[in-house]
Amino acid sequence: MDRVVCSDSATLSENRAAVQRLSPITQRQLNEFVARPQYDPSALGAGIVHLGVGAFHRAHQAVYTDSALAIHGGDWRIAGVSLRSLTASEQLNPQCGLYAVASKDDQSCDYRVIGAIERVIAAIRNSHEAIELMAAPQTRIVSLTITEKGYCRNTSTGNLATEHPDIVADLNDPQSPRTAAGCIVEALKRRCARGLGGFTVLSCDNLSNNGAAARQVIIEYSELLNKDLSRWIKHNVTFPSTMVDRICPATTAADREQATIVLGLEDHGLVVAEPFSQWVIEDKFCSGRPQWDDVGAELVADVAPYETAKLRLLNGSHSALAFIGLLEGHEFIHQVMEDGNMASFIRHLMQEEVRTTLQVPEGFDVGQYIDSIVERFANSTLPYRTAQVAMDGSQKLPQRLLGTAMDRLGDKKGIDAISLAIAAWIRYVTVEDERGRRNVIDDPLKDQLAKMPSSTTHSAADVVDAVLSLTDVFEQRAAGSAEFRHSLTASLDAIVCHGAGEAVRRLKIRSR
Ligand code: CS2
Repeated sequence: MDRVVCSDSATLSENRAAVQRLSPITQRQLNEFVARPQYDPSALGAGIVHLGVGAFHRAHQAVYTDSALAIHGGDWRIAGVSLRSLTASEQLNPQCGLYAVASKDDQSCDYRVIGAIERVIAAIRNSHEAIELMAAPQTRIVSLTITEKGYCRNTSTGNLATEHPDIVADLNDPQSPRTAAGCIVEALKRRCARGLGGFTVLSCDNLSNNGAAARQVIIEYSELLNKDLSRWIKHNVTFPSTMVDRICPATTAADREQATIVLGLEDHGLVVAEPFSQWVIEDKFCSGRPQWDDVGAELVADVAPYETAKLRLLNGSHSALAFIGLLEGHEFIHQVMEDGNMASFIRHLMQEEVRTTLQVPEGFDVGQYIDSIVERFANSTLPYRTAQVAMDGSQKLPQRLLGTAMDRLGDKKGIDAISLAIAAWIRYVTVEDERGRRNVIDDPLKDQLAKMPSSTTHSAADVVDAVLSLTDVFEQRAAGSAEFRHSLTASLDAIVCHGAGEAVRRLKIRSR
């Protein structure tokens, strides 16, 4: 791909009136150094329906698919479905699915236009069209980036949250579902009735064993509707697990302005990402797949070791940086990394605590992986808001931090760093300002979190006791562990007494 060094010196406002929007017709006006599809997207059909067409999907799976289509062709374009908002359809449909990915670090800034997305159906308006598309013979894969909370499950057990209001609504009216599980099961029911085969459900979310996690909620939901259908799904649908990795913060107005200068066109679907990208996929597709393995994805028999390493090392420390960073008043992850103590802490967390819990695949160099994570977090050309990473903490904690803590305690090893990270979350959701107001929490459990005792007025022990009773987050093993409780209480106490930054400084860290 050609490289271009971004410059914001151009006078965008002077040219604003003349700038057109990216589309198949205007794309020939793209600046010549901008990479674009090396095939005719309109000549290829869609074989994938993807739920959740946000920044991550556009910068990850859609890019791999675009590369595979350029080499092999095939009816493997992606029809997007958004379950929650109209944004993706408004951004992409007027552009016939075209959009650019800007890959940025301090060395380079590359723009590439992607043609893999055919269109986006806003299921929030019309779930029937989306379900019919999933039920159509040409659909062979239904993939998902619906975030942790989109699975509507109890995070600590992985079981379907049968009391979740959206699940209750879908079970009452299964033909007009609003959840991913509801849409998939209704589509599979129609396929079964029409004598068609199943499709592969491909989860691309940051969950442990994401394939099994998707299977669990879909099978449980279908069992509640119809046992025969559930049996049919077990025999006709596969649920491969995947490890997905690419840092893509939310696109900002400044990103869009810069892109307009570079592209020569306005792009409402733009996403920004780091140059790094990794995709490891369990090769278990019941109805074919694009040749993603020819364009950088690794197709393997067992994803679990890659997935656990990525969730615990990268996502675990990302969340730690976010919780501690927020308490320290930092807006962006790279700013937290600029504090030498925090950078040492994160390295220590990964190197000394997480690493001992991992069984990595042969040839996987953990030391190098940790170095690259530290470097990626420090990427200041891609500001990532601490609040964005901290959001939905209750859904992220188990697979990112709690598993490590439980494994370490099981091995009679210390958890000082991991416990400080979890305590930072507890502090963030329970601290009060001088007027008794709490932080605004973006989390599906926000109502339950609001009822937790305040860590400003209650003892650390009381707060930890109350938080550990959240059975949606803390499995029995964690809630019932005296050592875990003790360690969390000591960490929370340190944060309350000294502040999160000072609590980090007081830890005995090897690699300072
Ligand atoms: C982040 C992830 O927002 C978050 O929770 O930790 O989105 C992270 O950037 C990706 O998993 C990186 O692959």
